[in-house]
Amino acid sequence: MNTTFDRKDGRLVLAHIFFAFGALLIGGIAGMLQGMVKGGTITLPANIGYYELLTAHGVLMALIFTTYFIIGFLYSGVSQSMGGSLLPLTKRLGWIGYILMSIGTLIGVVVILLGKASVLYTFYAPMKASPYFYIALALVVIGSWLSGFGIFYHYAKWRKSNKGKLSPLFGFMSVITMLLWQIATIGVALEVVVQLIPWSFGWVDTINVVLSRTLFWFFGHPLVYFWLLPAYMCWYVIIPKIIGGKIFSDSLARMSFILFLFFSIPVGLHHQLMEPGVNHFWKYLQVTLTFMVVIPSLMTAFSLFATFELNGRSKGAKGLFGWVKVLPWGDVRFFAPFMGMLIFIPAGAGGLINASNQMNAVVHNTLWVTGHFHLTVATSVALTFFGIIYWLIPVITGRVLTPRMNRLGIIQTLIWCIGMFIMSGSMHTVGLLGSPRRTAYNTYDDHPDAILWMPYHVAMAVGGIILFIGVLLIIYNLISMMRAPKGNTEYPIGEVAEEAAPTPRYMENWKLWITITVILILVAYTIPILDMLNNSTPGSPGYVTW
Ligand code: HAS
Ligand code: CU
Repeated sequence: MNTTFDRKDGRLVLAHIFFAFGALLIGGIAGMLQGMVKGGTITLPANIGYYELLTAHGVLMALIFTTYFIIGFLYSGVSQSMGGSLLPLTKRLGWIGYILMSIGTLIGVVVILLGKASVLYTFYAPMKASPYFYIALALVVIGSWLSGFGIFYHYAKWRKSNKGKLSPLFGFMSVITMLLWQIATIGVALEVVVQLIPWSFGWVDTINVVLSRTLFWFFGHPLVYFWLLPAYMCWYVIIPKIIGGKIFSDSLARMSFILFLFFSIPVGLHHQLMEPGVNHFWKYLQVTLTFMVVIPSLMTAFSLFATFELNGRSKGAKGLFGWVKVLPWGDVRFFAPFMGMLIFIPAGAGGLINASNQMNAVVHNTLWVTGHFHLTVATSVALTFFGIIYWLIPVITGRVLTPRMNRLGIIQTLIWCIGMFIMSGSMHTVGLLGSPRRTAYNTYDDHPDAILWMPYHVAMAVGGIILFIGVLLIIYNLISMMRAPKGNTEYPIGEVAEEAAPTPRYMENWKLWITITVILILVAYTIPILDMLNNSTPGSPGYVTW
């Protein structure tokens, strides 16, 4: 393993990470303000709309922060674990991708701030944004494709020059993550290019709404696994090293990622259970597949417990919970991702509730769902990403984490957990009381139900303010790490436990995995999409609702 990080690769990784955290800061400001508006504590100046802020928040946090961070992180690990530096073409693709994504992001943010695209991060038709918003999205997607191709190219070359060898786990997982992304984004690319852009330019008058939403969720569900898998990479590959233990099983880890590839795409209809225009059977089938995609998460939980337990025993821990005591609680590189894992238990359980048809009827379009994704992506995933920077930045810049920064990191993690407990807890509860998501401050003519919701909305605002302090602290930590003392920090890549069975060769049979993935997609989507094309309701004109 290299002890110094390739400097040129480091620049590409840092560019992605800084862009990501810039998006987090602006998205965080929008988030805090919109929380305060919804809680009724402030009113915005007349020229800024609530939905404008909500769109900026969703796009910058969910789409921009995540995508930039993930590409940066994956590039760093691919460089480190497959040859010690990126191949020239990979690097070039990475930079071109970065530039395209950044142009797209800038155009998108300007259009949103001009008030021409308050369509939220799901940009549901028939709400109609400026065409430049959709073009901006297309640029982001195309840019990310180039970065994905860079990773595939690097991996293919590595395998060619290392014939007969098993690829490093980090590289394998990066390939699955980007493959999932490439296949999933085909849906949203079709929606944007074939439907939204012509319609928003006025070249066609109407849009097939149910088709556009279905194409969106073809992408929108695997999107959440595109966020989750890099966090799982940290949990599987990095955390064992940080706690001084071993990876429980290489083949289990690979198999769980393969199952994510299979089952995370043909399940998008679980976001449309309450929508008309889709036959029950296809909803039923996709819900069944949704429960299949839970299995690799349960495998991950099992594997993590096994890693912790084996680590505990090797350090002399005894009894059922002895392993807990020997974990490095004072080390932020462990503590932040660990809190992410812990919170993923209730977060994932909420997902199972959402996916159950009858219960979906209770929670759909309420703040419960907003609560669900603030636990999953904004806590489990975000805290893991935060935990990563405490070693990644020192590795890249040739510095060391100081005890003071480590302490600030622990404090940042705690602030995040407290803020999220208050905010997401209130969202879940008030959602069950019927409070709708995606709505500004409104007392509905002082209806008693709506009055009942208000204290929860205020609590959400309080949680949001605490989280904003968390955003400021993570940015402070990021910047101060750039000035940390010089020194050598190792890229923490775990080794597989000696007792683990060897990984079978068929694990890298990409033709087989891609074929199964495509078959599952065709089974789940062909007939419902043909139905939408053949029996479509009259299309809808566009609406500017803000
Ligand atoms: Fe979800 C809506 C179903 C996971 C994100 N989800 C959303 C939306 C987002 C989102 C953003 O079926 C809103 C989209 C919008 O704007 O409309 N979700 C699921 C299911 C899962 C799930 C079944 N979601 C996620 C993840 C996300 C995410 C992950 C982001 C990263 N979700 C839904 C459904 C909807 C939905 C419906 C639509 C709702 C509606 O009506 O609109 C599953 O993948 C969850 C499986 C997870 C587990 C947990 C495993 C636990 C682990 C941790 C182990 C811990 C350890 C530490 C080892 C079963 C791996 C322990 C230590 C100790 C000391 C105890
Ligand atoms: Cu989903």
